[in-house]
Amino acid sequence: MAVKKASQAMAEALRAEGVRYVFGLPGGHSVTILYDELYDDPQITPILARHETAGAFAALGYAQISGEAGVCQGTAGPGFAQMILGLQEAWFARLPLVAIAPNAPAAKHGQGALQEFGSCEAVQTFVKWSYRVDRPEKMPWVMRQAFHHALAPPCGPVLVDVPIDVGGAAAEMEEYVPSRRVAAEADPAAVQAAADLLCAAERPLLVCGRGVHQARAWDEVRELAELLHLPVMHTNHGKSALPDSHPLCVGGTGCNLTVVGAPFVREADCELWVGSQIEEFAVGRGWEVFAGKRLINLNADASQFGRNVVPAVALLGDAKLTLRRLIEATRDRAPQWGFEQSLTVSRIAELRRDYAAHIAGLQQATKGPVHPTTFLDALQQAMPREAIVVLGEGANRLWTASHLRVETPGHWVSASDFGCMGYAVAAAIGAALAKPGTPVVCLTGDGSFQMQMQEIVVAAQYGLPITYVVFNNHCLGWVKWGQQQRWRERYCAVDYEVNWRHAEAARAAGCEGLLVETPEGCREAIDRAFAANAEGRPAVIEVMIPWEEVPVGLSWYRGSEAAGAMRAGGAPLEREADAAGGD
Ligand SMILES: Cc1ncc(C[n+]2csc(CCOP(=O)(O)OP(=O)(O)O)c2C)c(N)n1
Ligand SMILES: [Mg+2]
Repeated sequence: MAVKKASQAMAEALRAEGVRYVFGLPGGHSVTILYDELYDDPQITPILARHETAGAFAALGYAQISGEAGVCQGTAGPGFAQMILGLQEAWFARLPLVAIAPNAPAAKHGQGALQEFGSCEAVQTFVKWSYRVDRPEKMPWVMRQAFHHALAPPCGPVLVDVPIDVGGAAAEMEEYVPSRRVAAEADPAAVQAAADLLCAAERPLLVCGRGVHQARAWDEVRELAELLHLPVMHTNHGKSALPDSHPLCVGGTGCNLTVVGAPFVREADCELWVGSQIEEFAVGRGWEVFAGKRLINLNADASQFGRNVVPAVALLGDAKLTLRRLIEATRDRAPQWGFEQSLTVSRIAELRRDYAAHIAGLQQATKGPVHPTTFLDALQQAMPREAIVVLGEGANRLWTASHLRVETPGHWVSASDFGCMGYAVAAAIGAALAKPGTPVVCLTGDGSFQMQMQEIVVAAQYGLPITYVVFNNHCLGWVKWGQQQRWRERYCAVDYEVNWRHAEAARAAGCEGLLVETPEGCREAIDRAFAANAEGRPAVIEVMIPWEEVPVGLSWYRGSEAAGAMRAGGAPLEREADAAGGD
């Protein structure tokens, strides 16, 4: 026991939990409860965001790549209020986020003290845990609880609210004991049942969600797939669970579905889903796609099993530990020949050739200036295999998610299905800090970029090797697609008649700014961007794309009949989308 200020105890707790960065922007209250302690902290660097929402998003990008909790801070009142979107993103994504918010002095609550805010009350429906620190000596307990709740499966956001009169007060404090990581293995009987189903299936399919990344279960996914010759798909969040060029990878689900994956979805009689919440975007409209199939659902969150689809077998546990058990339980019944010789692999190779021909046709037929996949092909050639790819929002993201290959497991960052525009721009900063020296490529639409583009100056300030790719179609393409297909081309409030010149704006922020208006210009711009990154300067490549072109996966996804058609064994249908659809 020693006498210290609560602020000091908070900084000690952050250090003990291995925190390297606090993302955010301080106000006067913040200095009292934390920032003065960070002035000469040997371990923790405060990253100065230009907007608190971006600070929270950056903390989530950090969490996604590091597997640790992200820590963000926004000052009392408006500062914290601007972080709220980050908590909601973390809630949807089940990502560990510790949000710290100072508050007006407890002694004056209810009396209109400057920037007083009912922070805990405001976020009740989308945090795992929140606490207003009511006594200074409670700080070590509060911080341990915060990290425990954020990181115990299912992960999620927590809030520590610190009135400044409590944060600045001293008391006798216990020595900080760090939180414990917990991971459980599924019930052996359930593992056996899952193994029996998988081995009896004629056309099994493995689908990976974000939980594979959270559990670092990449080796196990690969081993199980290769052992049982399983075609492997990923949800939008699980991309890179198996490297995209692995012979068994058949691409994305939902609107990221391509001609490679479609037959496997259609024909599968047993699906093993790992670490996915099996939500709308992961599946396509209508969970009826599971009718007639046996679902094995492996998740660390028991509430998932009764949510959208009731599985034939529920495996409650950590993905890494449980997949290891599943490998052991199926090994004796696995095919005797290697997966490279399997029919599945030769079929995938053939489908990949069909896909390449399909894309070449689109690239040739485009009215330009640059088809998104033309740029992505040039990027693929230049991009190192270990690059971290950060996916933005909008129509363009379907091209990136379905076409760009991510080859290093876990080097993938995407927003949750809450899907806040601008998330990627800030998340890229946290991702870059989580793996120093690893190149980061963030691909986003022009509308989404504008929502957080102020943060590129943060990337410049910290010398981060990030290349931002802004797919510019001068509009909110995703919404415009909907207006085209569902609303008879009544385009309303979707066109940027005046738009930023993003490449120029980038230069004003201390970044390399490059404009691509022709297919031939792609490679040179990419090389120049990477050269700038190598010198510690971020880059922005503005690529002019047409807005009209829609990947086939979206047509299938939007056509609610498609699910039925695919299940019945027919080709997925293109049809007018249902008018009630949102996004
Ligand atoms: C904060 C927020 N507002 C609105 C939306 C709805 N929305 C989803 S995508 C999109 C358009 C994105 O435009 P852009 O980033 O330019 O990408 P594009 O669709 O043009 O490729 C909109 C408005 C959202 N997801 N998030
Ligand atoms: Mg756009």
